[in-house]
Amino acid sequence: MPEAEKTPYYITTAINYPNGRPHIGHAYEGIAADVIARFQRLQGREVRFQTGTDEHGLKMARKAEEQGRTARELADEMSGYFHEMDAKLNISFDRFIRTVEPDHHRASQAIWQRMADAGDLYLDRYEGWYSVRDEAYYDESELKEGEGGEKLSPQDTPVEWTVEESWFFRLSKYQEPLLELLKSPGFLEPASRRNEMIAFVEQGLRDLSVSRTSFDWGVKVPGSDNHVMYVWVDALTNYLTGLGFPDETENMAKFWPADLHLIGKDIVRFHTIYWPAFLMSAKLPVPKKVFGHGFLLARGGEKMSKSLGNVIDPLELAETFGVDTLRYFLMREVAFGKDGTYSPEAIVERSNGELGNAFGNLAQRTLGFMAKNLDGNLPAIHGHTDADNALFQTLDTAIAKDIPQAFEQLALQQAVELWLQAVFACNAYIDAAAPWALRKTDPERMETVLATLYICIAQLAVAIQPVIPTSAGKLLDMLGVGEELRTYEAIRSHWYSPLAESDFQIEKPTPLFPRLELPAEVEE
Ligand code: ME8
Repeated sequence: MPEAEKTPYYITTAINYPNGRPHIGHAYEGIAADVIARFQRLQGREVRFQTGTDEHGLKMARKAEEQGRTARELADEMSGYFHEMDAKLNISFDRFIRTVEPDHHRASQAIWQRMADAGDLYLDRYEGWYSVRDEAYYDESELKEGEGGEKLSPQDTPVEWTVEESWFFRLSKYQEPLLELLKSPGFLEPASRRNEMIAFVEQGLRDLSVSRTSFDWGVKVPGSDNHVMYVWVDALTNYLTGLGFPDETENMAKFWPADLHLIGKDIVRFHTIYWPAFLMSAKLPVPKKVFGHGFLLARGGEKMSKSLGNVIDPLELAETFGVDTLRYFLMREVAFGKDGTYSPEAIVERSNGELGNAFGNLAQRTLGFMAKNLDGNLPAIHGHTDADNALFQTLDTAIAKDIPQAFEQLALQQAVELWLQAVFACNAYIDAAAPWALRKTDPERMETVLATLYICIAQLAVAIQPVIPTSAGKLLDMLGVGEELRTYEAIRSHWYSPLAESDFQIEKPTPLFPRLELPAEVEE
């Protein structure tokens, strides 16, 4: 990446409701964001990555009540599981924010004050429908009828009639600038989500109720002690809190506006309508991009829910199949932006076939042969053939151009596919060049073939680091590729000869991706 483009990069995930333990959908979002963050770091950008938990609101208050404990106790326990999940899945966040933290209350009150100073807040009475599960207000016209005749939100959650005194935000005032923003290329992706939001704004925006008086689990409204902020006002503000807002910090100057809010498709309205409107009111720049990824569905395409008993614990999956395997599977299996399904069979198949047979074996065979037959020395190059140069060309295009471009465009599945194509090209080369057969007949050619493979395997390992950082790192250690070479740029240059001439010795490789079997309970 040219120096001029190496600007700081701020990426965030949604902050999760800790009203229960994390599920695979939460893990999916965290992993995808981590892949992007790691990719941007490899491109030489200074990255800030924030995730965390969204702990206020009626949903948390009700869940705690059901369990006979305080909302804070529930939040403390459950937020811990989210933190643990992130750590186990190797999610490289810079800050894990909890909305109960004092700096977050301060930031939320500051943005509120700015909206008040802009004349955008007024006191009135709210009468309308509210879904506690979605923490969202709905217009009568948006509701559906359930099987028993009850009213349901567009997301199929129950709604309740709510009447209370409330502060309102003049959302209607921002109709035109919001339309302009939604129509601007690149702000909301994938583009398929754009039309729905544009239609919602075009049909006319109503002012938004932004405080509640019927419970007190939230951030206090400045000057209105009996009101707490509507949970989405404080939740969205987390993206600023983490940078030190309202202080004019170095991080604010460097990282705001955010480069990417990565969120799921169900909360696009909050991020592309409410959030930019709050920011416009507070006279702050709006985020550069919001990406609404798809949902991960359980086997058979069912929505995960506690009542169906098909909620998947990501840590159990990571335990059973391995962290990198799970990360690889999720990025490989689901077209980023679309819904996808998970099944243990598919994980096992992808892991054994792609990570194990295609990539792992390539490294294993090559390094194992070198350790055994060359006494661990790196072979010399005795002039490359057309076949070698063709392979270098394929790898170079993948690593210098196609794969980074796909990551940059958030085509994460495509990036992995391109990588896999490059792995296949190496496998085709090894089959055709058959270095083992050359040992007796043409040892010099054998050396050149092995050196060619060595260079390509190192490039493949570097390229896939964002997705499988631990395994790629282990392989690069085995290959003796130093930290300074582990970027898309550095691994292209002539690093092989100095390494071959150094004291570095290849040792018998340890398997990177042990063969997986389906767990017994799945086979039944
Ligand atoms: O919405 N597959 O929290 P949340 C993929 N606190 N992604 C999924 C998913 C699934 N099955 N289920 C949920 C909230 N998600 C708010 C966010 S941000 C200021 C506040 C995604 O715990 C979901 O779309 O319900 C969202 O991006 C994230 O997980 C957290 O969902």
